[in-house]
Amino acid sequence: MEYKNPLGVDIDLETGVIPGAKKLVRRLSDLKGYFVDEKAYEELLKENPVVYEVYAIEQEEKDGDLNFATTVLYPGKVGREFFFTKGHYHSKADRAEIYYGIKGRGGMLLQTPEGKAEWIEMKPGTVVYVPPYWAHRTVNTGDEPFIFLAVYPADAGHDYGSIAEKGFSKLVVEENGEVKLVDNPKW
Ligand code: S6P
Ligand code: ZN
Repeated sequence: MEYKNPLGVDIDLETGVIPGAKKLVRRLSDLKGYFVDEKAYEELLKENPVVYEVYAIEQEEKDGDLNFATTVLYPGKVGREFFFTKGHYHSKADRAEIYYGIKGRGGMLLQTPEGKAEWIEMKPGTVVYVPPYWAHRTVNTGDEPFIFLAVYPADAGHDYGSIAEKGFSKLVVEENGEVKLVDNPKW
């Protein structure tokens, strides 16, 4: 039997960086078609800000193993919609996931394939259980980076397809200085 080596890493709780992790950067240009207000999107695209960064420690896609990753989701809005991650189902749709809030304020938008949506607020210390089959997207509703850890099965994979097409059934927007969930006109 070949055993893998255990590993301990210290997440920088201020920046979200995991030393030695694979870094992925998503700019606004990577999120074309995701925000409802296309005019506001085109306007902000001139600056093309970084929307989020992911620091991932991933294993081979094998049943039973675990990946983990931090996400640093920057504050900002496109029109009334707060900055968010793309959002995905897992390719193996029955794979669950755990999130843990590290810094900043935000929440998770979850959705079943039928479009039933749930919103869970997140702050440092919040643990969110993402059950099998639920799509999940995080949203920064604050004015500083929203940083969290995700732990997920190594064979879960990402299925971005249907979210890229139609989004979630709800949008997370600012209305009179408050965070509101409203129906997505594209759904
Ligand atoms: C992976 C986990 C997170 C996200 C990350 C970026 O299963 O849910 O690490 O990958 O927050 O979001 P997205 O939707 O662009 O993959
Ligand atoms: Zn996931």
